[in-house]
Amino acid sequence: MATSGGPKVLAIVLAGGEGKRLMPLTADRAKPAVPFGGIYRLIDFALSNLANSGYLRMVVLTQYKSHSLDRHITTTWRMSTMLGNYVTPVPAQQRVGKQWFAGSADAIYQSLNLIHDDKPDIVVVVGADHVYRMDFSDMVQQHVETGAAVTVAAIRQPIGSAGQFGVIELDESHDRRIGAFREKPSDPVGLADNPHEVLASMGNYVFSADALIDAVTQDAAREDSAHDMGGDIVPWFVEQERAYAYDFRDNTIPGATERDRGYWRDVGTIDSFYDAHMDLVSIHPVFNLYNYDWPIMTSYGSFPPAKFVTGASQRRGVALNSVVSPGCIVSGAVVTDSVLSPTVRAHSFSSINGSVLMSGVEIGRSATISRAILDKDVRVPPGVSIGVDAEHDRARGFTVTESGITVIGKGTVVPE
Ligand code: ADQ
Repeated sequence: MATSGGPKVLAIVLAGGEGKRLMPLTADRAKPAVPFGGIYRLIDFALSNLANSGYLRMVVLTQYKSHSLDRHITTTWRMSTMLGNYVTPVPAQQRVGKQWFAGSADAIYQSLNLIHDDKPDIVVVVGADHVYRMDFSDMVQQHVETGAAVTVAAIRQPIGSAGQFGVIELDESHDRRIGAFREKPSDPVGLADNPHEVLASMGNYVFSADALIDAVTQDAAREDSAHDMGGDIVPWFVEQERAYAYDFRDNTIPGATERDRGYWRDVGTIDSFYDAHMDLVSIHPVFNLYNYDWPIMTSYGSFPPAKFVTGASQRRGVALNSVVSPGCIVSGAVVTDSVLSPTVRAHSFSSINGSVLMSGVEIGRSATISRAILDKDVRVPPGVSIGVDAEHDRARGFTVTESGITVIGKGTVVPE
């Protein structure tokens, strides 16, 4: 945790991502507003990590389809008695020109007035679409000790995923300094001690405030720039030998278990989003939501407790290896390896296996749901199967991923 008397820190949360690869979950909400883990939204992980690190002054830069995101921030974070009025959502302001933000660096450039008003020593810039726990104060401490202009959080990832990340090569002659940084390279080079891995940027940065202001201002004037943090700003500092890497393995979180220490997932695709949910449901979860020493905070309204009842059929309503939110009623249905958001209803003889059901989903009698993601308010009539026959699912207009996960968009009433 940050101690008083340290540098003055302002956090900027980049929450403008479109999340095209998460369609249809991002059809009418920004990626950081996508529900996760039953009761959370993706942005809750970044905001909770900042709050738990002691950094309570946060601005959230929003852009696309930000209505539900703004509402969530306002109800959960801004009005929260714990945090007072610290978390402010800031929509694209078009202060500088008529265009919306071009890229993440442009988003910061257009919001420089916030930094000028706040006068921080350090600006922590984080993405809003990852699932993890991280104490940013440890990274800030390293940043101050090395005298870097920017420090980039780094984690080892399989070389096959290098095309999704900024890839860091350390400068061998200088401890922790970044020698090269390439955004989403198509020809990555493996690490010396493990050719199957690269060192990836986590999209979280610590900047000295003056350096950040200078960099985004100069970048804004460059016509050959995409105005992107990973593609343009970090490489600019690397060239000047002022960029350092922070090894995520050095981060320690109170209450972390042996299994979930170092957990970090980019949930940018349907398959990775699904897999991260499955990480929550096993008996000894790969990611432990029950760590009260580093809570992930959210709010989701007032609902009665979840209830499991014997249906009219006299069949027991049960859930095993599952996460079930308040307001759910499992009546004569069997739920296994699944995550249920508030107010899901599952009726007699239905079975739900390996699935993610968002708020208000209703599963009719004798319906079967397998390896599927059902967005808010989807209604499945009695006797219908989802996720059992991929071709049939596609024919009904549902998205089916390469690994066979069926996704049904918000509010869909599945035909009988
Ligand atoms: P990407 O996630 O592909 O890679 P980007 O699409 O810029 O990069 O998104 C980064 C963050 O900024 C996300 O949280 C997104 O929501 C937000 N964002 C994007 N454009 C924005 C805008 N105009 N306004 C406000 N917010 C915006 C990045 C880095 C890589 C790194 C990966 C880690 O560029 O180097 O490896 O994150 O996942």
